[in-house]
Amino acid sequence: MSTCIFCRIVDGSIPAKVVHEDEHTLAFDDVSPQAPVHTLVIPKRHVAAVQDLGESDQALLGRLLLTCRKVAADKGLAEPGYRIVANTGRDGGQTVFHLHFHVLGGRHLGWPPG
Ligand code: IU
Repeated sequence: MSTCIFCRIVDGSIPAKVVHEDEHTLAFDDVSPQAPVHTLVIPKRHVAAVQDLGESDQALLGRLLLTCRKVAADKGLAEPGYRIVANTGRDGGQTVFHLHFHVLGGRHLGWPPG
């Protein structure tokens, strides 16, 4: 059994509120939402972080961003706007080492991040 928590969400052994699934990506609501909408978009294949992607992952990256776009539209964020974030590595604030894009919205989001 995988020790990666997001791989376990992919294989169904840990429950999550899944809002989108296709052949290569999964989207589920974050357990600790930082905004009224806070959904994570992940590749089903284990990739630890953005830095671990390669040239051959071009299509996967496109699919992940299109899933973010769909999640945002489905959650009614297309017009007010939203933010897509990929925390990467220790200084980037990454805590789960399975690549994920945060889709955040439903309130005005400040800038710059802390
Ligand atoms: P980060 O960018 O790696 O810090 O984001 C990890 C996110 O995963 C964070 O927002 C957590 O609340 C979220 N999360 C989750 O939704 N379900 C889990 O079982 C675990 C973390 I562990």
